[in-house]
Amino acid sequence: MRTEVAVIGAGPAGLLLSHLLAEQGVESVVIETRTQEYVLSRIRAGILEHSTVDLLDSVGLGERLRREGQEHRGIHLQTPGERHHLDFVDLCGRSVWVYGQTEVTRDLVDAREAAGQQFFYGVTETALHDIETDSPYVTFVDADGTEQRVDAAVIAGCDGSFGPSRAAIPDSVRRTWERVYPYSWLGILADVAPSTDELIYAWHPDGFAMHSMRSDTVSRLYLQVPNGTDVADWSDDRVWAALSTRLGAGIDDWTLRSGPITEKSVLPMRSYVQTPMRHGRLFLAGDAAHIVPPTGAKGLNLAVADVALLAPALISLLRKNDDTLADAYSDSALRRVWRCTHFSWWMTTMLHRSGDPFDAQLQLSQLRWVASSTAGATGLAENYAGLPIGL
Ligand code: RFL
Ligand code: PHB
Repeated sequence: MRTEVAVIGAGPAGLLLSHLLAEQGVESVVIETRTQEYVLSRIRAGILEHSTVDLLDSVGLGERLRREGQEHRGIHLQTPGERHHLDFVDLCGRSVWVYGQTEVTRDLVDAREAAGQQFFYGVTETALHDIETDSPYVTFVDADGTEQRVDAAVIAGCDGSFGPSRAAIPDSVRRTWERVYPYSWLGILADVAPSTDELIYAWHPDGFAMHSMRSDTVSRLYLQVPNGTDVADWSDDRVWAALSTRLGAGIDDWTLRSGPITEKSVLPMRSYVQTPMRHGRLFLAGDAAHIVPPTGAKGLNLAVADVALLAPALISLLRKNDDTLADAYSDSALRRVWRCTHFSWWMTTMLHRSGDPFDAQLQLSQLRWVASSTAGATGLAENYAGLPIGL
């Protein structure tokens, strides 16, 4: 089989890339190791930056988002006894949207299916070949057990942190940076109305806690837990008690509503960047090239920002034989990647207990400054609500 772009991975990066390419008449094949049901049911990110929403809108994917998503002006930043609202719209003129990654994926899959996109789901043994030539190809075994080969002009590695694309860049060329944090998040999804209008990020002596949401009836909450935590040790009652302690500490007239927990999992936290994001005819986008801890809500938005640069670069390369944007892709994308990597690290290290009392005093001082100074608050707002695409 031959196509123009072989897209490995049907996460947000791969799906959106195939959509943007198709808008300009560039053909692609999407190759995914999971089943479509699995892809559509994964619970992950929840916050969309302003520029992500604008981009989805501009390619006809904003309709349900505008109807069912919730626009938030900012977040609450909390230390025991003090809950400060940071109003991003006042501070930097941009809002964010609560709309789950699950919903973004659903909208993308529906749009791609309606347009007749070719997908292979449930594949195994994905392998990349000849990426340093003008005729790269991908091989895999399809869901029926048949060996397949897709020849393409370009391969887009959108296969997340466990896919084969990042390792296809030779060791002699690639460089990696990594930070593993000494804590994880225990996340729950619960059938209960949120107890807050906008997200709460809370510092607490027992560890960080966050209150997010998916809708008027579904809440998403997180607790800092030690690495290696077994969810089996966290009964529903224990989770609600810890959330209530950390999120309610010293806050008068506020109680956390609890309800049936429908999902509970532990998420390790790390920062990771691999460069370059392009080698020969292989281009990496999203988690395939970089991972951020979720504290800044950047992972999904960064995947979208990569693709917003990559799609025009590939269109120009394939339609006009102009490689200027393709040559610039890695450096351009990495500017934003490092900004978001720094912001995510900063939010993470400011809000999580490290166990060191000196760190705790610095964190509290920093949080007081961010909450009380317009300069401090604006820095957080600009980064959280998202810098314009291309910056
Ligand atoms: P994805 O979504 O991981 O998609 C990659 C796709 O590639 C497929 N794949 C393969 N396909 C073919 N052959 C192979 N050999 C393959 N190996 C893998 C995978 O099955 C998958 O479908 O990456 P993408 O598209 O770059 O999108 C990135 C985002 O998904 C990610 O950054 C965020 O979800 C990160 N993240 C969060 N980000 C936030 O901003 N806020 C959050 O609250 C948040 N929570 C999370 C998260 C990531 C999580 N993961 C990865 C475990 C919670 C979780 C649990
Ligand atoms: C979520 O709703 O899952 C969420 C929101 C903000 C974050 C991380 C996760 O920083």
